[in-house]
Amino acid sequence: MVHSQQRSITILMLPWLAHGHISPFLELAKKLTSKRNFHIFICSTPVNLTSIKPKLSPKYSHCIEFVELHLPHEELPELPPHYHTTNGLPPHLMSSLKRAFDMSSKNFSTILTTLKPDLLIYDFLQPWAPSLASLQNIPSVEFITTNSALTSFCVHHLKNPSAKFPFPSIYIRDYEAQKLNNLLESSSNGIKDRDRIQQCSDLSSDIILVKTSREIEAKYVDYLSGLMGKKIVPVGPLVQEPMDLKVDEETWIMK
Ligand SMILES: *[C@@H]1O[C@H](CO)[C@@H](O)[C@H](O)[C@H]1NC(C)=O
Ligand SMILES: CC(=O)N[C@H]1CO[C@H](CO)[C@@H](O)[C@@H]1O
Repeated sequence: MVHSQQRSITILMLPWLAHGHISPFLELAKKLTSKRNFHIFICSTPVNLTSIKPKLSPKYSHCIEFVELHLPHEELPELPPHYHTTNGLPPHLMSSLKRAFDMSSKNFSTILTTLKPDLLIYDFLQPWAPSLASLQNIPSVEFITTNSALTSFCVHHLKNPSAKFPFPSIYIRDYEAQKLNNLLESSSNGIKDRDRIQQCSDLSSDIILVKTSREIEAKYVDYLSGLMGKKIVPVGPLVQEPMDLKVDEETWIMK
């Protein structure tokens, strides 16, 4: 029998292990599958998936699936499986979680090999994910789950620490700048967060998806695009009700 039906495009998503990241990835998955013939796999740790699975309406069960990513536990006894999430994680274990996430890259590579997705959509702290995808000739795109005002402010601070942010309505005080700096300079597994962030945006193929809309944040979107040297594609605010896709938001996937 000849298959006349179009094969669906398979997308693998790897959000950072935090509720504020997994939720927008899931909302993006819903939005994409409601408009097109996509099959989406969302990859995360079992502790996160257990609580997210029951929240997905059965109408998505044919097009959104979950894939478990196992983090090492013997090597990191301080991080039992219920701590494989930022939710309820004692702050002093945050760098262990990032390290465990990095260490799971081999397991993630196996998932890539098994699923052979057409596209990987990944988050801002795991440059190994797009690198592994690229080794298997799988294109990948970063999805930034914070708004463009905040993201452009941070990236500006990373790239031009001595220059003033061009939009004076957004500013932080000196002690806050110090805090932001400490965050960006903090390192886990020998890699500073600022380098993780930079590498993740550098490795994104041509475009970067951002959880925002031009209607709300056009000037920050444009500024961020210049800072990162990539086209920014706003995917909408992704509030938990499905919203209409705008043509502009859809074009990236049709290229
Ligand atoms: C890879 O996954 C297995 C379970 O499938 C787990 O036992 C192991 O600790 C994981 N390894 C790493 C390095 O994350
Ligand atoms: C235990 C735990 O942290 N569960 C969280 C994992 O992520 C989902 C989705 O973001 C949350 O709803 C859970 O609370």
